[in-house]
Amino acid sequence: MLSRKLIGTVLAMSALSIATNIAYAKSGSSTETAYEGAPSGVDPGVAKNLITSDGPKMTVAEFDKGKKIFFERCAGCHGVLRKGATGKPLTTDITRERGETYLKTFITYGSPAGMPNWGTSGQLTDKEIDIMSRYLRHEPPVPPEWGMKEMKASWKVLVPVKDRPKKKMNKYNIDNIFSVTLRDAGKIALIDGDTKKIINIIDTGYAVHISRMSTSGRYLYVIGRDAKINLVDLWMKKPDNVATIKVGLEARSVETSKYKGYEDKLAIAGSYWPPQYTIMDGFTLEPKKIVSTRGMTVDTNEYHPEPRVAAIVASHEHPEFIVNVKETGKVLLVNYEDVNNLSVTTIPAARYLHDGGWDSTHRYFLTAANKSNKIAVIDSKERKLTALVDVTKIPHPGRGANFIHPKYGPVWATSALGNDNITLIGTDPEKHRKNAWKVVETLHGMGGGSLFIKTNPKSKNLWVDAPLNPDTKFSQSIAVFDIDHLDKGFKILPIAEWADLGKGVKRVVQPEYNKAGDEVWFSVWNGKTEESALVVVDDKTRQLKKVIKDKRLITPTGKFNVHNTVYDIY
Ligand code: DHE
Repeated sequence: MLSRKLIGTVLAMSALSIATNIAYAKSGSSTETAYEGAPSGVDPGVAKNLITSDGPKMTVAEFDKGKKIFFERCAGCHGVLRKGATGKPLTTDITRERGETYLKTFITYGSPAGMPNWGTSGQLTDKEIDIMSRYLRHEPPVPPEWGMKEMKASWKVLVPVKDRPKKKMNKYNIDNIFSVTLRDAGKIALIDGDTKKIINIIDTGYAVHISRMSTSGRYLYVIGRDAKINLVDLWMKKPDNVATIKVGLEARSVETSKYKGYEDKLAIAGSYWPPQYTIMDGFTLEPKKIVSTRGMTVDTNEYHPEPRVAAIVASHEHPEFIVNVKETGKVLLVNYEDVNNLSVTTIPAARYLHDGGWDSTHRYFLTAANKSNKIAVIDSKERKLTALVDVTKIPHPGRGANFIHPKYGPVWATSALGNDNITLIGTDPEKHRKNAWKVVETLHGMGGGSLFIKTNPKSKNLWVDAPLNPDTKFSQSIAVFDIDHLDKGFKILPIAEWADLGKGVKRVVQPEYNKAGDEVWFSVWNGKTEESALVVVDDKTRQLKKVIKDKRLITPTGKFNVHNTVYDIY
């Protein structure tokens, strides 16, 4: 039973939550929760029910319903095992103590910390909230593990290496091909950057996420949220899949070996579930080694059963992959010289590591610890943490943007989900020592809800999106700064309007340059049944150059230019 005092506190907090949720929607915090709380790739059906007599009464049907809702709406923030990530832990020691009224109130009204108001927003019914309040007081169902046996069973080499082309069999300028994520179609579009024509639409994993390139520029690796990897050979007459594998039940990252002597040879994928990374043969995706990331957190030294693998980059200084482990807040330098006797350097950073990219010299990896509001700087040469730089609410750099600041020298920039700040961090410890690893300037963009920022060594423009901003004036546009005159502020280009689409959310997301660095491509990301487009802007004039429309371009989001992805240019 809840004490009167506790009920009083809960109700007072609920009233506060309603007011604050409105304020947070305006400031972008609940959009951030919606972003991180996307459906898990794990099929709830595969996780065994754990209805125990210690929890409240539930039928199997109710438990199944609760499990489905949890995996679709809650696991992204709270973790599949409810140990907590960007959302609070919801283990039974906590939920049973909080009890029914407390849980129902929080699910209904949300919280100022970013929990959505599932009830008052109409997204969950009273019946569903009642089920969730009981479901959360039973032990979390654990999805199955995914080891070598399951991986090998899922692994398919569609075109063996010996049957692949010995030379390039097409006339495409491969360096300027774009791999475009068609998120809700579970496909990618390969687009010829020169002609802007679609080369092929290729089936990939569910809610496909990112693409990365092998060092030679021949092989493209695509990962879906369902942890399916597709290997595409760009030398084929019509580039297509040559191998696939499933490295788990849910994943976000894939990368390839880039160190001299190891070009194209290995690939790595990080999984959300099970929490592990897998090293594979780069030409066939044959799994070679699986390593669990379960372990102790960086700060409290507490065991975490579900530390998800976020961004991975390939070191240019050593034969190593640099692996962000989200919930433990550690960066792993995985040396692949001897895959059987793997040596791993563990660098303590901060929770919860998410995305990041290189500085312009490709020695320092700058990565966002998004709930600590820090950028961790990893020296890939010396294999150590160089700095933890304090930034403002929820940095989200994608891979970030590198340019020469007229006053402070080389900087790396990130925008943010939680506010309009664009933070510039000095990256040159040799010639600009006093600026290195310090915030040298904070610019202000269109608003919060920004996910990606981009420039190019050949450009004077810095592009900043805001696809999750609640105001469509911003979410459907792009802000562009002149790097030589940052003090003059930004101009807004109405990218979605230029695309001239029908109705829909039309979020403008992720700028990406072509190989020459004279065009910037934007996705206009609409609903699954609505028309989307890609908009190409001339970098010099900032004028519209081309709108690419095709009924097959369903929900385009990320775009990965071959040359820029091979050479880590951003
Ligand atoms: Fe992403 C990169 C995880 C939602 C588009 N996203 C990444 C990376 C991670 C990640 C770990 C870094 C990969 C790397 O570099 O190795 N993304 C997640 C999530 O966990 C999250 C928050 C929620 C989810 O359930 O997936 C999430 N991401 C999204 C989206 O909703 C976006 C905007 C649209 C989409 O396609 O799903 C989106 N994420 C992207 C893109 C990149 C990315 C375009 C690569 C950016 C780059 O320039 O490299």
